[in-house]
Amino acid sequence: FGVARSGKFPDDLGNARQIQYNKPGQAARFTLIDEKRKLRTHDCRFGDVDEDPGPLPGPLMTTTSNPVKWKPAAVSAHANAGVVVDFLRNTLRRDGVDDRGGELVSSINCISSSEPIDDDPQGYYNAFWNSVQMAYGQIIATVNGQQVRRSLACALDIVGHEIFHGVTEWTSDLVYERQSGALNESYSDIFGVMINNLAAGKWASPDRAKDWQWLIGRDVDPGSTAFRSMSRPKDDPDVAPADRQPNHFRDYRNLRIKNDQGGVHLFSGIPNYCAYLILTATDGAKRQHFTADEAAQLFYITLTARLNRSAGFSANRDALLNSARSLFRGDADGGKTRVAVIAKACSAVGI
Ligand code: ASN
Ligand code: ZN
Repeated sequence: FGVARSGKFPDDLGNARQIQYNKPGQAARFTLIDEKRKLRTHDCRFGDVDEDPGPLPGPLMTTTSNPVKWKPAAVSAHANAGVVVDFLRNTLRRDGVDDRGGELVSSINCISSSEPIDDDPQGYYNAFWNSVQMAYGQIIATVNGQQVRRSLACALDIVGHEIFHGVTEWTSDLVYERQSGALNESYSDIFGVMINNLAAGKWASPDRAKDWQWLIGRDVDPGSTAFRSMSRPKDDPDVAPADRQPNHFRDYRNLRIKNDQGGVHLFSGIPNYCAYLILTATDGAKRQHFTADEAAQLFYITLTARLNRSAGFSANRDALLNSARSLFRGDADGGKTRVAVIAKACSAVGI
């Protein structure tokens, strides 16, 4: 309880963000809780998430400063989680990650001793969902020639990606290995990218998906590469060669589980590129076949209602086609054209 407050504060990208926080008692002390969206943001204080017991969530972000001030990384995590929760509610009619209105907890300032960064003991170039909450690391980025510390929570696509691991876990619960794991990864990328482009105003023109930002994590470090590319998984110059991914099933391999759970962050390139082809497909008049809402529904219904936890790529194709048959059966042609667009995209990646 307490009193809800609202204010505008700079985030880790330097953008002013409207966020909700809370005044729990009589004292001039404030906590980073958004009562309306059920969000809490905590400080991991550079605790090592690989330790047992681990440092998560760490203490709730609190301030007594006057005027009120929040750490920019905390503003990023809090504001971006709010954008994702609003998308879940407004576009997908989902009440939070669990669809039961449960709280969503984020922790910034995490480190991991298993993924150290040279010369940066407080650096951790990753973020994750641990089945309960979000955790974000940070790096030293190069911005206009200056070195600045940036939380991965500054990137809305990363925040969307991690929160969708929660949505997946509460719904189809795709097993995080091999093909089902690559699909789990891909749905997180698809929704992270959709939410990022929606917030950037790029969903206003339904025939402009080619202009979307298809890179994952592009905003974290303008002086470096992005994590992945959905439009050019195999050869995007903005992705480091070591992070590039196959875009066709001919390159799928049954890898050992110890190798990234059987390549979940490698083979997600195949369904990611398929989704890119679906979202950017245009008709004879150069109009996209799917509006933003239709695309969101197509992937959401498939993820949450048409896949079982061990689904692979071909089960995902069948599920997408069945979702489309049901969503678009009211089309003049009974959905034939749009179902065929999806089938063509699947064929193009060998599925
Ligand atoms: N950033 C990674 C992900 O969410 C962390 C992981 O490997 N689980 O996919
Ligand atoms: Zn992921």
